Parts: sequence; C-alpha cells; structure tokens
Amino acid sequence: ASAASTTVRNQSFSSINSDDISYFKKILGERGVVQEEEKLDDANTDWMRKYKGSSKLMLQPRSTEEVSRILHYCNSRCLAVVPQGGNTGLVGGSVPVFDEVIINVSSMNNILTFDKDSGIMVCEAGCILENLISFLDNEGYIMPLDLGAKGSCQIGGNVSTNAGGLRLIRYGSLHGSVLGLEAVLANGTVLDMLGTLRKDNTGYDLKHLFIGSEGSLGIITKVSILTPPRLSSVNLAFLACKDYTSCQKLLSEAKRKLGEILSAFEFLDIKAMDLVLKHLDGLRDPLPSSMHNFYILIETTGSSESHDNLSNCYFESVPFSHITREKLEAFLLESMESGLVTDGALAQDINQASSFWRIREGVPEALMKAGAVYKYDLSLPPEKMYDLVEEMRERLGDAANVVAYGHLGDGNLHLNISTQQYNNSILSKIEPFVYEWTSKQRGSISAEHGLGLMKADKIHYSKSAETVQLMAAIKRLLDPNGILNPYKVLPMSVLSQIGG
Ligand code: FAD
Ligand code: 2HG
Ligand code: ZN
Repeated sequence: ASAASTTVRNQSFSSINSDDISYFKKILGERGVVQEEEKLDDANTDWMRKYKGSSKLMLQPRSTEEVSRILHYCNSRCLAVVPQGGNTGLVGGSVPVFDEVIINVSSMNNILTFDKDSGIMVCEAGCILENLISFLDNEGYIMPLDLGAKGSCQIGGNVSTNAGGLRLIRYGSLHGSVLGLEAVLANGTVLDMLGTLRKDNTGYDLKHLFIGSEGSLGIITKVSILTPPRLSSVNLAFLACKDYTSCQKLLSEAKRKLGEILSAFEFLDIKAMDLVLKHLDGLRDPLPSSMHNFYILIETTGSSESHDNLSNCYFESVPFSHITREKLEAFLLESMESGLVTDGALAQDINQASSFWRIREGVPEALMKAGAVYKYDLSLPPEKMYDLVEEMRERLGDAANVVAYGHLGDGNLHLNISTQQYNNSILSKIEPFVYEWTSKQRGSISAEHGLGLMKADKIHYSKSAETVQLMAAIKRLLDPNGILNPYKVLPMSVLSQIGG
C-alpha cells in the first residue's frame, strides 16, 4: 500500500479553531487567509493528482516578518504546517497529508537586487523560475538551473528540493550556486544567512541544511544565487541510438570531445518518445525516417566572437555561432561514422530548438495524460541503469508500460511505470524490488526530487542508520514539536520520537 494510505495522523497536533483564524487575519489581513473550497482543493492536491490532503486553511504571507509571526503562533499552538511553493513536487511533499495548515509563499515574489558585474541575484522565495529566467535574459545572464516545471515552480521550492534539472551537468547543483539564504525556523526565529560572497568559511555552512530539506527544517524566504553569464552561442542536437550501450558510449565521447561546451545530455527511450507523440499536441518526430530505440539530446553552449548569423538564432538575442556549431557538427559526423549514432538533426532555429526541448520536457505531462504512474528518480551507475529498466519490463510483462528517460549525463534515471489505474498488485511487483536493486548498486533512491511522503520510510535504502539518526537529531533541534512538514522526509519511526 502507498505511504498516503498507511500514514496515521499525529494526534498531538491541534486542529484549527475560530480563534486561530482571527489571529491569522490580524497578521495577514483577509487576503492572506484562504478558506475558499476551490482554492483549498488545488492546494491540497499535488501535480500528479496522486496525493490529497484535507487542509481547511492556506496562509499567504507577504514578508519574512509575516512568516515568522505565523510560525511562532503555529508552534505555540502545536499546529502542523506544510510549506508550499509552486506545488510541482513529485513525491507528495508539497501538500498536506491530513489537516496541516498550508503556508504558501507565492506572494513573496520580488527580485530584490541584481549585481550586473558579478551576476549575483537576491530574490524572494516565491519568484517563479521562468520569471527569473526572463529577468536574467534581459540582463545578459541565465539561471544555473532549468526544468520542465519552470512556468510554475518557485525558487524557494527549487532550493528546498535541491532541484537538479537539465543544466546540472554544466552548472552543478544548487549547493554550489546558492550563495546564501534566509530561513524562518519553526519557532519563528529568522536566520539571516543571505550572504552574497563566493567564499565564506566562518564556521558551519548552515544554509546547506535548508537546501534539499523539503521544508522540514524551516521556511526559506529569500535566496541569493550566483547566475552565469548568457553565452553567445547555443546549439542543440536530437539524436538516435540503436541500443543503450551506444548512448552510454556517446556520453563518454561527448564529455571528452565537447567537454567545456557541453551543457545538457538527456535521454529518452522509445516508450517515452511514443507517449509524448501520442499525448502532446503539435509535436512531430524529429527523426521520422525510421524507428529508433533511444533518443539523446545534446546541447552545447559557448562563447564566440562570431555574431554573423542572426537569421539562425536559437534564443532571440543569441546568434548561432559557427565555431561551436562546427564542433557539434563534427562530433555528430564522427559519431554517425562510428555507428554510435544512427540518425540525428541539428536545430536550425529557435522554433526547432524549442520543439526538441518540448519533447524531452514534455515526458512527465505525457505520462500524466496516459493514466496512473509510479515514479522512480534514481541515481545509478550509467552502465547499469538500463538493466533495471529491462528487468522491470520482465517482471511486469503486459501489466504496465515501463518508460525510461532522464539526465543521463548526471547518472539520473527517471523510471516511470505507467498503468491505467493505481493497483496494489502492480505496486508489490515494483517495490521493494526497485529500491533493493538501487541500494545494491549503492545508488540513490532520490536523485533530485526528494523523499517527500512517498519515500520518507525508504531513506534507509540510501542512508545508514547512524546518518538518519543524526538527521533526526537535527530535526529535533530545529523543530522540537515536529510541526514542519510532518510525515515527510524522515521515517515515522524516527519522527515519532519527536514531540508533537
Ligand atoms: P513545491 O512543489 O511547492 O514544494 C516542494 C517541496 O519543497 C515540498 O516539500 C515543500 O514543502 C517544500 N517547499 C516549497 N517551498 C518552500 C519554501 N519556501 N521553504 C521551505 N520549503 C519549501 N525536479 C528536478 O529536480 N528536476 C527536474 O528536471 C524536474 N522537472 C520537473 C518537471 C515537471 C513537469 C514537474 C511537474 C516537476 C519537475 N520536478 C523536477 C520536480 C520538482 O521538485 C520541481 O518542479 C521544483 O523544484 C519544485 O518547486 P515548487 O516551487 O513547485 O515546490
Ligand atoms: C524530468 O526530468 C523531471 O523531466 C520529472 O525530473 C521526472 O516525471 C519524472 O519522473
Ligand atoms: Zn528530472
């Protein structure tokens, strides 16, 4: 059975009453206290429509001070809370399990400062990722992370999940790009760690505790982030490989030959491609001449003095450069000659580039449209990754469609098992097998999505008992009543040792 159906409400949490509502209205005004059924229904339901809470209250603070006052009050009343950003999380972490109060930071969406020389941006947690991307584009910079959910997800949610996405291979994880942050603890204490320095070794670097802790240690209210300059040449290739071994070899070759200009290396198998073409409107197979088993997207980004080809541009303001384009073309040619690549297309303009990206970024949406889906987000040694997919197909036979794609360049497989309806007999064939398999390879059962509710009690597959105990001690220290995102991240057996 799923985590949602086996979790029991912690009875030491209070339920909201009319005094609580009056108090919150005093702090936030009528606007910041949401009780309308329709809005609550959306906020109680996750993106996949798989997890559903029954919260009767959503609070929308507009400042750190308001977040601090709300949390101080909730802590003193023992009211459990769920921090929420864009609600695009994929592990049931962003919605209540029972009647927890939703604290949604969407209204805190100001860009506070941007330094044009260093590229350091300070903004509030509720800024939507796509808005930050557009803002930076005008300034000649880019965000160091990009993902399919950019139109809805927020930087606070990205930092809280330590989201990886499509550019990690080039710019690294948010543990590197986030220079500082401001967070509010369960008791309302505001921690100002909003540094803008590249280097700062004064004691323990506590911001890292909040990056990837999924709202279980505090609410992130502001973020300071180092953004890279937008480089003048971006090129994108959509390739086909006949087997998985070729994909893997292509990755080693790309790392060696495209090295410093490689900015994405993504893969999808034929099942993922079929789903996208079937369920998303307006997309065509870029390589229609024959059937292919695997597809790879390679993006290169580099600087260049050659700005002469304005009709061939990828971003409106970014001309294709012949130099980096030639490098990618030469790589493609070689890879086709050696047989690693069986077919390929280079994006000729911005529209073609976005339709290539839309195919890869659209896989989660296509899966959603196809019905019920079991999602696994695994870090595995690339040479072993597809063995798991094939074993899973054998185990499940015709009962489900086993779909594989992901950030191959980062060793991150998105294994998705698509069925008509959620079904415990299928689930019992998938779990614990998938976690045991991953654990045996010393992989991670959550590469980038987090543990949320779905995998809170699975943490031991990737972390030792001693490590989990230390995490629990940190949780206890920062949130002694356990009000922040209960039932998530750490197993109930560990969490229940914390008061409530
Ligand atoms: P939410 O979903 O609202 O919250 C996520 C978690 O963070 C929850 O536990 C919540 O309690 C907590 N949280 C949110 N805001 C705060 C805050 N201010 N302070 C403290 N805690 C907070 N993830 C990847 O890593 N890579 C991808 O490529 C990727 N692609 C995606 C594509 C699609 C189509 C979708 C739907 C999701 C994708 N995701 C991906 C998953 C998701 O983790 C990210 O979309 C994103 O980081 C979540 O941000 P959000 O604002 O929606 O956070
Ligand atoms: C992606 O890379 C996201 O598209 C979603 O991380 C992965 O749906 C998934 O499993
Ligand atoms: Zn991903």
